[in-house]
Amino acid sequence: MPEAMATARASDNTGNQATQQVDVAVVGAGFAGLYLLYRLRKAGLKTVALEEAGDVGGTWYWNRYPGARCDIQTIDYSYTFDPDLERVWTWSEKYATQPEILRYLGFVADRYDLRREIRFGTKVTTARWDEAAECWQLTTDNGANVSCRHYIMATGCLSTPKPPEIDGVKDFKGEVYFTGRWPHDEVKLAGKRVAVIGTGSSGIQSIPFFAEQAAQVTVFQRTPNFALPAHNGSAPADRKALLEKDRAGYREQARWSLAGVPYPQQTVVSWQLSDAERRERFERAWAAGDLVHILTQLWADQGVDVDGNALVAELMREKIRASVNDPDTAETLSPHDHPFGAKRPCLDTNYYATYNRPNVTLVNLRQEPIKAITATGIATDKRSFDVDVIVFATGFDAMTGAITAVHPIAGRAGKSLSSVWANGPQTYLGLTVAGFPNLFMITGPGSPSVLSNMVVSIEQHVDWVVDRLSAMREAGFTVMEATETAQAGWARHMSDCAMLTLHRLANTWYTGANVPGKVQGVMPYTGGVGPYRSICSEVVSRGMLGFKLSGPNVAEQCNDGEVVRLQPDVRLVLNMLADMNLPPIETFGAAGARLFVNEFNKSRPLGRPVGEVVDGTLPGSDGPLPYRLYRPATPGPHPIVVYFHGGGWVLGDEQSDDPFCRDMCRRSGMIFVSVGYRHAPEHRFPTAAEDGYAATRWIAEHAVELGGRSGPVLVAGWSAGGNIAAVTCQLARERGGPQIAGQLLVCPVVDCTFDRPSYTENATGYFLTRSLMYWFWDIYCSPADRTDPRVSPLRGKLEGLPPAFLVTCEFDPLRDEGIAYGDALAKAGVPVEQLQARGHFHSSFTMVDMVITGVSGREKMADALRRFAGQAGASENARHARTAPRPEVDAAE
Ligand code: N01
Repeated sequence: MPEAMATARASDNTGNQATQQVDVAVVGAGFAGLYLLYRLRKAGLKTVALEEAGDVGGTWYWNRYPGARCDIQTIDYSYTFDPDLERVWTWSEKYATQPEILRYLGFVADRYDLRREIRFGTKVTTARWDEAAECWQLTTDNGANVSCRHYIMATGCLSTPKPPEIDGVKDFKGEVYFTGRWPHDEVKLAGKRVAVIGTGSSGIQSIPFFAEQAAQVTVFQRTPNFALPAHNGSAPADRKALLEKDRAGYREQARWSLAGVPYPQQTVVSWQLSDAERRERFERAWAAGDLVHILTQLWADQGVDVDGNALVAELMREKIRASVNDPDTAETLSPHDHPFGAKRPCLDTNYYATYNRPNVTLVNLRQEPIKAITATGIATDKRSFDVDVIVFATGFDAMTGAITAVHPIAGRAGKSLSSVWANGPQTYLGLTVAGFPNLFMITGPGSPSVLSNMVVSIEQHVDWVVDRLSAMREAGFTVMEATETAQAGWARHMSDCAMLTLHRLANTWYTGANVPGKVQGVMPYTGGVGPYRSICSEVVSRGMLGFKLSGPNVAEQCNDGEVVRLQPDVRLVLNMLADMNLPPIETFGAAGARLFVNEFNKSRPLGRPVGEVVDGTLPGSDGPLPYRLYRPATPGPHPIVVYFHGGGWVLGDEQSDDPFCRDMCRRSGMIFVSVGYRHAPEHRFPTAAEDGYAATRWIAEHAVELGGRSGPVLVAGWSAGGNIAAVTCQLARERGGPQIAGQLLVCPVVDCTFDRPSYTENATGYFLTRSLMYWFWDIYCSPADRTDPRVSPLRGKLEGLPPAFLVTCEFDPLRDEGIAYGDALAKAGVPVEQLQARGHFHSSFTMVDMVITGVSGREKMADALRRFAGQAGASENARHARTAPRPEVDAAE
């Protein structure tokens, strides 16, 4: 039953009516507000929308500067909730103009009769949570105040223009315009001298129009931006055909894509392509004139890897040089300060060519900053420009501005949202805020919003919110509120996601850097639209995880917790593995499991190039053993790391950790020799340990022949290989050599006890299961031998061992024994550093180029190896090997 007591009334100015009582109040009548009205009405909830403007449209009502268009293709930038609507509306162009988009939104409002619930010309002036009545009380500047159970901000992300921060604006005697608040009447520029400040999307779209009309245009540019020609016209035949062939499938693909536009995920990385192949891909993207295409379809590492990104940026700069006649102007227009895509790139029509016109001048504010605006124009610290018109295309107080700056919002105990967000926006899912019950934000900070096709994100948000309100009503709940735990977890997940992409490397409105004094941090969710959608669904399927629900006649429900504790890419990998529905590896038997692992490894990204890869054999404890040597491309001789692969003493070979060995060889600048030790069940304990020791001894004695540095070697290993590395160090100490300078143990097996908490907490669900570990142990080592330090090095004597770098992962059965080994080494006086990787699983660090968040951990491992080898500091080689941003991995002191 709707709770509203009074019917929503049309707006009037009498200001003294009774409070309007509704179930839901919505602020804004743009894309989000209109769809909310449609869904809420269908759900039987009494609703009012409060809209400051005189008509529907939201951002498209205000941003009506010449040249304003959308920059997502209109076939994608459309509502999809009603197939009939899609049939009756046809866009005239690939990128619709602002007037056409506004007509579309008006058409939608009329078609579903939405205007009757909108109070136009009405601003909310305050919003306060009424604890006693458990509803929101709103005051407005026009007509009745509003009392509502639920309050939904559909205020858009880019709707509060940034005030000009330049002295003297008020002194200027000419005309002043803001692109974000462009007049509804025609602005006549003919014969005038126009100054434009700002070269973001708004400036880049409007400057060519100003140049055609005005006598003179002077563009004041602080930071150049990348722009791609729109090649506007009719919708491209290929995209249209895809849509028309399977409209529902096309829309569904968009909903699960990364950016809300149905493009496939690229898997080929830049260094797998030749220069010619990269250029061919780039030219195709340039010709397509589609931002989502060029941002996602060139190569897989373009958005996550500084080197992969630099290749795109240089190709873009080449295009700028080709378009602009004057080389100095071309250079000024060429961005060098941020990765391509880290700042929102623009879509343009004739932007660069406009600078070839005689009536257009570019002023580089990096060389001559604006000193002040004067009565007659703009003064830089070098010159004065007399102008008739100043256009501010200086952007918005993005994402938070429209929520906090527009009106005070007071939640529980009168706490204001601005004070709660004083150190940056805190939300759960970008939809809700702890302490602000029944308040929702559509595309708020913490959601994919501006990094996605907004319409797709809006529909997902609205559906999720309205479905929740309906479900609450059915269950008798009237109040819904995010918990602090869930919100803190979301902040952590947001920051983990932010480390995956390059957005954090640019000063932009995405990070709040464009507004002086604003706290900085990546505000939109960078994990992608599809993953975000699945997380929102998971919250529901796990019993409204992270929400407290209450109502007058029902018991309070609070299923508290964090929805994502895994690193974002680990979550994707584990979901992918779960979708494959593989039988447990141990059910294949040893031979079958080896075949399976070989096949599985074929599907992973190839390892990166190193200087040289050499296969050979070395004498083991009982016959020859194969090895594979990875040599850095830098001049030698290099220190040698003897490496032991993972595989539970049963699986794998000297090639099976190939991507990891290549990556570590590049990062550390050291030779890695991966040893093919013998496996169980053919060769049971202590064969692997003895092979490991024998191989290390031989490699140390033949270091120079192998092209390595003479002197002590280092040892490293992952999983069971970590076990062999640890054991080798103990054997070398006991048997009088070889000398080992340091040990790198990545998620090692070090003990035969299975009752530590990590064995129970991570028994299933993280690929390496408890039962698989039992199987490995059973095959390799009989119970009677298991306490032997050659398989349980934690039980050995630890004094006098080489310094260690010990890596453990949070979601790994082996976590606690690894930590115990590190602690025991430290207690025995061995210099030891531990890296306890939050959100990671057993294979995180060896899944090179799949688990991008593993990069910083491997950087730390390489640093440790260099320190062990007496090469302090990052080597030149390692700097070159840096292939991705540096995600934070929690490291214990
Ligand atoms: O704003 P912006 P926008 N002195 O912040 C400069 C969407 N949009 O309105 O980079 C001098 O991008 C500032 O310089 P800097 C789209 O998502 C979409 O253009 O801070 N200069 C920058 O050059 C877009 O990203 C479309 O150094 C100052 C410019 O002003 C977002 O809206 C169209 C300054 C502001 O660029 C915002 O775009 C339009 C100062 N004091 C907008 N302050 C479509 O095509 C700022 N600047 C759909």
